[in-house]
Amino acid sequence: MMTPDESLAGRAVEVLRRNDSGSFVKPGPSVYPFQWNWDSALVAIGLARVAPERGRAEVRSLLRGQWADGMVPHIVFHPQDVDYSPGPEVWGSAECPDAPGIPTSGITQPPVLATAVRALHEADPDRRFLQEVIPAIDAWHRWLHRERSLDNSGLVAILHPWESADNAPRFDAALARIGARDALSFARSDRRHLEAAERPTDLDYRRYMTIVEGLRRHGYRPSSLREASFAYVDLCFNAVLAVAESDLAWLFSEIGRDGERAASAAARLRTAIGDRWDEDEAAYQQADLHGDRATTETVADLFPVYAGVPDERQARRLFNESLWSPERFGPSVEAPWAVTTVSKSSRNFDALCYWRGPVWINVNWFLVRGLERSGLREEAEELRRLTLRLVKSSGFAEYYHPSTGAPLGSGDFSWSAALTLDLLA
Ligand code: 2M8
Repeated sequence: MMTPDESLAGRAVEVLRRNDSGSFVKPGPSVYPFQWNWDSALVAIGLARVAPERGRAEVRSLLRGQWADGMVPHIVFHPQDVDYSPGPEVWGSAECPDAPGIPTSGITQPPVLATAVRALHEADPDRRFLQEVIPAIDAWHRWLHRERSLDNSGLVAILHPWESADNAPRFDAALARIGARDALSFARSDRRHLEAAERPTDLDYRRYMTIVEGLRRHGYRPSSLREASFAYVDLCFNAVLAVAESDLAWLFSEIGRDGERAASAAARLRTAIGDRWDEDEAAYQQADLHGDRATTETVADLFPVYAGVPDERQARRLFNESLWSPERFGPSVEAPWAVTTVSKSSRNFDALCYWRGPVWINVNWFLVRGLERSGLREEAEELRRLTLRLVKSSGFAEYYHPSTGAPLGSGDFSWSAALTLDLLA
């Protein structure tokens, strides 16, 4: 699809080309061989810069997994002979009347898709494509409000850690209440590829499976909070949805249609997220629907900046006292690579383990875009430059050690390559 060259952009393009299965781009060459929801959307944002037609194919491919009720699932298991567990048999989506013909998981992921479609349209306008995909994205957003408004906060809840940054310590207390099944019915494929210290524990996986089994008993559509053993108002997910609703309203206007539902949903979400500002922490409060409302010292506490929620005073405090603070998420002498996914002053900080401390390119990309949106242009530029330095020196890894910058997790990771293309543009 593109010509390889030795520049950073050229190397990023080459990673995407190698991970291209033909119909979708795998998140990582061996560890993640199926199609993941927010990975595909972030990949499409990068493809918008270099190959918009391929980006549109990526969106179409993800939407092949959409359920009749509107949900776009977190994994689409395109038929292929690959090494990944838990695979389609664990989900049994064929038992569910709304599931599509292709096997999928029964849960969703942060809805970046509308933002990706906007990026594609801005790069290479295609009204027919918009007419095709806007109704599908609108149905997904409506589904999120209908099925996942589980409290009176105005925000939506996730029902499994896999619907966001799964291994993040903000989910620990909620997970600790879940009975762990005795053993897993499958051998973990991640263990065949990665160091155990960089991945969730077996106990975490046994709890993840307990939640899946509980959801499967209810056809993945629990009728009340009581039927969902895990329910969490995650601010990463809600900030992504707020931006996606604004982008969907914009897309509607591009095809001369009324985007009022999406525009007012975006405004409502922003107000509800804004209510969670914590003056003492210079961050926002998450909520475990079976537990507490609390700040969690994970980077999701800062995600409202992505949706432009903080006013100027709050945005400056969030940047100076949290995001860029050397003791918390920002660069320090001992750990010059930022932004960490967990505050360095938290007892849960772990420089090696997935979502529990390392730096992620997608997180930095969300924060760069958020700082720009909040009017902190110089700060956004500083983070953009640091992020590009990291990929230049350590390659397109899944995540990175905050002290050494060493690549961790999967190598040749698609969203790291794709978002590099967007940050370079
Ligand atoms: C990770 O999640 C999968 C399970 O869905 C896994 O650990 O096997 C997460 O980082 C998730 O956010 C991401 O979408 C997925 C693929 O990159 O990997």
